[in-house]
Amino acid sequence: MKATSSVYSMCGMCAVRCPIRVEVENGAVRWIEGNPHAPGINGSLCAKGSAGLAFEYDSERPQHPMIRTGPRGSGQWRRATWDEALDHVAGKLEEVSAASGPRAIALADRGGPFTDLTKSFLKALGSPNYFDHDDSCASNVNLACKSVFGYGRAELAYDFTNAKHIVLYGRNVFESLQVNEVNTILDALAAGAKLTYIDIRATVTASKADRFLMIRPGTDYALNLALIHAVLRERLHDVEFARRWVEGLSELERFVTAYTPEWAAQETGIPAQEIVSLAHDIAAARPKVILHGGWMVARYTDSFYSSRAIYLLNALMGNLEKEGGLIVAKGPEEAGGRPLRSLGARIPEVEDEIVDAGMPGAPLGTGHLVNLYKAIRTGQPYPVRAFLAYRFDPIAAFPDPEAQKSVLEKLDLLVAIDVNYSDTAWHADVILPEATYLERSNIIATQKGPQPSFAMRRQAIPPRHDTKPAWEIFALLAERMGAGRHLPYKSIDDIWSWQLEGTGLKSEDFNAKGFVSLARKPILMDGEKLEFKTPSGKIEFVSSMLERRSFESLKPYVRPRKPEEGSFRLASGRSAVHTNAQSQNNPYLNEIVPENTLWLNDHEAGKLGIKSGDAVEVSANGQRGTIKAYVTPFIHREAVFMLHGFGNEVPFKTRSFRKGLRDTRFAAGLLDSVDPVGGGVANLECVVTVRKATGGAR
Ligand SMILES: Nc1nc2c(c(=O)[nH]1)N[C@H]1C(S)=C(S)[C@@H](COP(=O)(O)OP(=O)(O)OC[C@H]3O[C@@H](n4cnc5c(=O)[nH]c(N)nc54)[C@H](O)[C@@H]3O)O[C@H]1N2
Ligand SMILES: Nc1nc2c(c(=O)[nH]1)N[C@H]1C(S)=C(S)[C@@H](COP(=O)(O)OP(=O)(O)OC[C@H]3O[C@@H](n4cnc5c(=O)[nH]c(N)nc54)[C@H](O)[C@@H]3O)O[C@H]1N2
Ligand code: SF4
Ligand SMILES: [Mo]
Repeated sequence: MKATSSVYSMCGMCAVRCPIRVEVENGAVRWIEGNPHAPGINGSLCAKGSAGLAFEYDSERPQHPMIRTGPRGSGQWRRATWDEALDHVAGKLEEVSAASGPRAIALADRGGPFTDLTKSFLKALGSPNYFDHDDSCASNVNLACKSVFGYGRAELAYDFTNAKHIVLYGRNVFESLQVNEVNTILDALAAGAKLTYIDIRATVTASKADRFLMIRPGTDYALNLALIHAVLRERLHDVEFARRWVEGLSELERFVTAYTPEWAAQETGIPAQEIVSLAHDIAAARPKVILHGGWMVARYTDSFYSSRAIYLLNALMGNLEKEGGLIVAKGPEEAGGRPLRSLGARIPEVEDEIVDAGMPGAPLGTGHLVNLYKAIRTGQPYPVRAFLAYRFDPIAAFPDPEAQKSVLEKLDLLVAIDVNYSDTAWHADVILPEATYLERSNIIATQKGPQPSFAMRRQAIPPRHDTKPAWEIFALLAERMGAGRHLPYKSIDDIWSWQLEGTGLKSEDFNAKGFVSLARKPILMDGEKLEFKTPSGKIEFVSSMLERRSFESLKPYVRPRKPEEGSFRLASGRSAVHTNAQSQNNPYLNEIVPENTLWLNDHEAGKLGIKSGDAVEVSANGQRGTIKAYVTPFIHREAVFMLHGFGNEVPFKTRSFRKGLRDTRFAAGLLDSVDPVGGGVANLECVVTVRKATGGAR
């Protein structure tokens, strides 16, 4: 007889973690769909989410713990039991800790809603050295947002559903997607909202926009300064809101005087009247207007300021805590409830400081991975000798893989906890394979937002191989290191009970939908109760956070370097059917997009004698490779573009092995080239030379 059941859980095919319903029949997954109960999802799933089945039943992923037997990266491994592998890792960590203290152990993960586990693990060991991936993702945007409002990027939710005008800077929402965002933006467009899209190339999002502005690479800051100029010149901003909430408006007014739309037209290639007309349009829609803080615009060395200017524009529109604008994300407390209890609640605080605190010349904040690398390389301000990469592949995500490998070579121990043979796993000493998202449960996550909730990822099927969930891996390691009392959990139910203590909820409350909504409708603070988390409690156009560190609040624009003839900025990004560098070997997704191509402007291609489909040679910084050209008028003349994540060098992944070209290797020498204020890596500062290929060399 068939035994069919529905399990409500969370997708794990990318870090968006959409709510899903999994249909299980006799211990096997039969069907995955978006959770029909979840607002903004209504049953939908993206292609990557649907390929979860192919991922689950793929044999080209780690199936048991592995210990390296040859040199790092040689691909020589032996199979180990969990006891052996965990003893090996714990033994090395103990050695490192005995010689240099627990602070010599660092862990980095991808960030997100489950980090209470990894942070508590490190706390249990006594190390302050928790890092995440944000320098390769949203660090600049996040810190820019903080410098204006005191809130980080994710603490300001976009209310797309009610917006009348949405402005996206290189935020390719219909390909670099989140399912609920796609759905809500499409709903808003169907209800008449306008979409302005600004990119160096025409993406799918551009094709859905009312206004597409092709901008010269790296000049969004000029565009934004001119928009601010145009808004203030005609007093199109929300004067009342600014009077009540903004500090430093007159400084901003003086600062933008010279940055006219006519000036910006020269910089950006966007006609002055387009800039003025955009200023009119957003002002007409305010406060129901959203200027997205961006992600990829945050990958030049001045991207902190370009994002910061976007947030200044939002503030001028008076759209904070307004329907159709930017809404402060609420947590359980704002919904009248209690937060989850941290796994680290009773673990003593760590006294040592994180290794990049006070590093000379460091950007804002701490926890920048590039600074961890500096400490590993130099032993300053103190040595870091062991590194655990959990659900994170820095060698693929950060520029210059070879430079990273030489830094990591200095470690006594490199461990990867992954579900794939990532580049970092391939280079590690030990691979601890995690059970897949369908095969494991996670700690409960808090999802802040206008309507906060708690959400659960719940195991749907037993692990198909000799793998374990992260909570168990970390608990077993802590136990072996004499810190078992701090993570004493024997089952996920023990963890859930600990977390839910005091909230009035039980784990069964998640059975029906997979999440528990903590508010019946979006919570909006009324005007006077609005709070900003800056030192002044106001929106800081002149930012105390920046001035305290001697960074400028209003930084003059510097024109980006124009690549020489035949050279281009190398831009990269995503396809709707792949996740960063981790999905290229997925049997289904690989079939749809097996390799990347090089987008090249048609005029430039003509000059170089290149046609679509030709093999072209890309070179930069001592690196060389060939790739097929895609010639198009829809990319700016100064840039070329390729999808990120291809050119895999791990032979175990046979479908994607050496298919396409790896963008990050052309950034040789650029690992330390970060935005000096926001800390984000400056991928787009990589300039490559392109010519028609003559030989077959890769
Ligand atoms: N040149 C260039 N570089 C980029 C980008 C770009 O566009 N161009 N994009 C940047 C951006 S925005 C980001 S976010 C980063 C992304 O890069 P990362 O931060 O490294 O994140 P992911 O690629 O999502 O996943 C990291 C690792 O997690 C593993 N993983 C997936 N699911 C699980 C799981 O359930 N358990 C465990 N233990 N591991 C799992 C994957 O196999 C992968 O090896 O890359 C950045 N780097
Ligand atoms: N399918 C899919 N969806 C994803 C992901 C995935 O891997 N796959 N990853 C998720 C993650 S981790 C993230 S961070 C987001 C990323 O979301 P996005 O930032 O929207 O993603 P990218 O694909 O990197 O797109 C960046 C765009 O910026 C453009 N660009 C480059 N230079 C400039 C410039 O100077 N000015 C402007 N205005 N534009 C420029 C590029 O041409 C590119 O189209 O996507 C998320 N969603
Ligand atoms: S966006 Fe797609 S792959 Fe990512 S979590 Fe949602 S359904 Fe899964
Ligand atoms: Mo990202």
